[in-house]
Amino acid sequence: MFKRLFTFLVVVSIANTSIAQDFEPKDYFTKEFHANRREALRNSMPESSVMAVFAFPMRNFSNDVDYLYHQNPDLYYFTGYKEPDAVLFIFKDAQTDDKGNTYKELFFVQKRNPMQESWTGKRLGTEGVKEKLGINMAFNGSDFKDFPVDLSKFTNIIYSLPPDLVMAKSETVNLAGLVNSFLRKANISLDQTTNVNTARRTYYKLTGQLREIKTPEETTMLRKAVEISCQGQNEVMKAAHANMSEFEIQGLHEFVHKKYGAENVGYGSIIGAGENGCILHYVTNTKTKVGNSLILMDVGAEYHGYTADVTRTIPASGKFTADEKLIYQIVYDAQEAAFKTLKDGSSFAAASNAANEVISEGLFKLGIIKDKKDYRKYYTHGLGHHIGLDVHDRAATNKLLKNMVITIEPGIYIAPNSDCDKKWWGMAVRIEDDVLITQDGYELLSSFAPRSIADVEKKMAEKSALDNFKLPVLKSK
Ligand SMILES: [Mn+2]
Repeated sequence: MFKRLFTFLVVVSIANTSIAQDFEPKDYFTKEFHANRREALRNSMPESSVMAVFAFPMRNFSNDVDYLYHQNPDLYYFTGYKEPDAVLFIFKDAQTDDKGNTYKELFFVQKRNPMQESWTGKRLGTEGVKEKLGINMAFNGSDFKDFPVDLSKFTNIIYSLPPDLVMAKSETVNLAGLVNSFLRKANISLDQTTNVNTARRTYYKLTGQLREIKTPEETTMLRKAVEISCQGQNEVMKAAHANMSEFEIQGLHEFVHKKYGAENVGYGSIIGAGENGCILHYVTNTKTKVGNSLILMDVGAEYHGYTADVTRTIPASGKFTADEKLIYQIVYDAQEAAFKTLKDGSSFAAASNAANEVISEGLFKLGIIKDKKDYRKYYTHGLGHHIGLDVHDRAATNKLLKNMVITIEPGIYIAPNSDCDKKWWGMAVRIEDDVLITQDGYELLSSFAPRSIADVEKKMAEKSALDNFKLPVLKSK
């Protein structure tokens, strides 16, 4: 990492560099996809309305280093733009500017800056946005402050302010500046919390209605993210052994994701060996040896913005013990029971009831609970959720409809010192799969990684390329 102190030494402009063959991914969404999403939104907007979609803020990691930037999924959905400091306006009706031109959207984006770009990466700028993203009414963020548009005249101003935004005192072109100019042009005071909350509810409703039903293009993207995640699970199943660390297993998953071109993970990877699996969002992954316990691995590749969410629980030794099999089979059967309820028009409630019954009955039969109602002691979370651009994707209805993509993820977690025979203590099993709801049922998108006891053990018996991968012992203490 170079220090910015040396910025003055670098007088290289990468702004106009043209490369014959760029080897960049060719399977991003088309500009038509995003235009179509904006049009679908416009059709669902109320009369006399404008919607503002802000970029997410950058977040600081340390000193002059920021976290890897992640765009607001809504802005990505409507534009394909991946840079910070931007705001998109979508108007219900065509607007006319003072020259008599009409427009239905305005997009204010990061200004080109060759010096900055030589440090932090290429920017599309207004020309790039017009050419690559097909949004013709693109302007520099610095133009928004004095841009002749009166947002206060609309009956419905729909927006959700960026999360965790640090508002700068001075008027600038960064995100805080765009928010300030927006509030002024729309005549909104943040003290009117009822109005702010109403605007956000409408924003979530409209974006949720669109995003909960996946287009064919989105399903293609999700299929890829899910298959990649499954291949990560498969490689770990082949390579796993008792001396591996949780970190190492995380690294193997994420290496496989990147090998297939997935840019990121959709959430912090959860690798919980033994009792660590009982911590639902365990992401520290610090255990240096997984030992001969179960390893719960909840890991999702993010491919071009779309994230999978797949969990497999495997025995580090390659073979489940008799007791582990008993717990695992209950979770598996609960998942199967939930799957059977799925089809267009079904509900999470029906799927949950089916899974709950299997878990309750199973724990009761093993004597882990004395009263069937107590199954919630060992299964403390919901059955599933939508996935998409967010791992917990936004939805507007409780119904499960054709072309929704959801997870089904029952689990049993028996923490040490639980009120049951101690032979069960420290056992945690979750099986999580991603399914596409179809007219008459569902399609299991995550069928690429084994789920049943026999299939997991079979996969684990396969050879791994890592069996012969040896790094030198470190010289440092
Ligand atoms: Mn999940």
